[in-house]
Amino acid sequence: MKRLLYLSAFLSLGAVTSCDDDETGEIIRLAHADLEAKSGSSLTGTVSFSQLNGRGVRVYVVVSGATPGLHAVHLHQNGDCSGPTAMNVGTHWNPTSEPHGRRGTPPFHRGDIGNITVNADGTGVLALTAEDWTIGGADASRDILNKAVIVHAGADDYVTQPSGNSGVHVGCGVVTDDL
Ligand SMILES: [Cu+2]
Ligand SMILES: [Zn+2]
Repeated sequence: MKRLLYLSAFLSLGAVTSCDDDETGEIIRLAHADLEAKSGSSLTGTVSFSQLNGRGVRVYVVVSGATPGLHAVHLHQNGDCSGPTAMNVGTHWNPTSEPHGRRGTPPFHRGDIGNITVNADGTGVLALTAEDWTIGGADASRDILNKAVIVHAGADDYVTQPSGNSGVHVGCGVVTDDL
């Protein structure tokens, strides 16, 4: 039932972004992360991942209860959201040993996602396709399973090392296989 809910969330969001090319691609695997509030925040949310056949992973980040404005979103290396500030997640997932940066403009960490815009009502949506990711698979340097999705208190400046000067962790969730 849970999987069905995520799938329907994905499909309804897909309808909103109907100009995107993922509608012509075959989805071969799904994963998700449920975001829990950290560092005293009220943030909740769900991150949905869809493995496209040979074309990377489509990701939708949906949050509510967040403070308005820009919030950095990254995959951190350890899928461990324990503790009030989720410090066990470690640094940004970086199997290619590159500097922190802006996705799409190399160099950047494999875990760099970008900034989500949160509206005045506390909700926000971020959608993108990461061609360098897989859900599972033989190449561990591309596999997003068991990484931690972190939403930060502030915006990613895409420049400051090693994490974009984006502040504390206000949301955390572990990427979990839907198989
Ligand atoms: Cu981060
Ligand atoms: Zn980074």
